[in-house]
Amino acid sequence: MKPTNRATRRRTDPIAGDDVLAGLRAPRKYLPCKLLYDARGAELFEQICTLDEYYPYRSELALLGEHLPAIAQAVGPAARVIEPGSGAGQKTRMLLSALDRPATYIPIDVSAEQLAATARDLHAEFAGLEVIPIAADYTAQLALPPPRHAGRSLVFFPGSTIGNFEPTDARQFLARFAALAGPDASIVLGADANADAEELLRAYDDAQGVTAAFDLNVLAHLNRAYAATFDLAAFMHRAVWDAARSRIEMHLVSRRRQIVHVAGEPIHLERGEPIVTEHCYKHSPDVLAALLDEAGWRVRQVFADPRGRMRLWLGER
Ligand code: AVJ
Repeated sequence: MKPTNRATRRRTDPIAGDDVLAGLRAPRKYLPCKLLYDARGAELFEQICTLDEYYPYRSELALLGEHLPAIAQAVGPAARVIEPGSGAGQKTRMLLSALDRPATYIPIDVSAEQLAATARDLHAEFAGLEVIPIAADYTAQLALPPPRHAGRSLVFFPGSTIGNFEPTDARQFLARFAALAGPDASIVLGADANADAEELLRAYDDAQGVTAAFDLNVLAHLNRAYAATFDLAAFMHRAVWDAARSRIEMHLVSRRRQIVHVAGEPIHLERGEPIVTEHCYKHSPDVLAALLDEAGWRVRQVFADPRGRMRLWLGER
């Protein structure tokens, strides 16, 4: 089974206990990666984006800075921007500033606090912009309010977050948002295709230990939200590059044989046994183009960074 985004039926909380237990009962233990993004996790991820080693964020900002005028031209006026996993909003601000009088912005995020803050700020910053925040798990089935303006819909999915889905789920996700966004929609997708193991291991296990703290924080989240008894000091962070599958994996490795209780259930861990907390696929451009095509998106333009790692994909239905 897999530590990635997986479509779940809508439940009371974004992440139900049995999803967590299903992962911890699995032969190869894993946790749904959205558990990484509680309030503390979202803060730590913002710190990761400032690190020298974590090039995806900076590379994508530079690509947006350079190519947003062409993208805005292609999308046209009065756009309806739909953003799964809205996060802190710096890239969103760049997009909304570049677009010609965008009409509506629909951020979708599990981190309700961050979502509310981003929505409030963007509403204040962009006069005339209708902001409709949706606090939900964007990997789950969801409905969007009908468009109220004539402009084109634009799905904005930067950050190489598409890499956190298993390929099959990535295709389904892209197809679902194609359907949600409508027949005349466009998409701007950010994806990393790096295959340099050394660079990737540095980017996912930085010298200051911020990524390690981001990863370990998932155990604090489980202790708080699922009455778990994880001792964070009994685990260590590890990044692994699986070249055959073109993916980086984040692992929390048990430092000793131990039993942890989660929602009242005992979970046995051996010394050296990993819990996989995230997969980050680094699809080659061909694979990514095929994913988009199979999901109903025609690639219109691709903008690559000078090192050929991060790319912005502009597509339309
Ligand atoms: C923004 C979710 C795509 O996978 O690169 C950063 C998350 N994980 N460092 C990524 C992440 C470890 C990031 N995503």
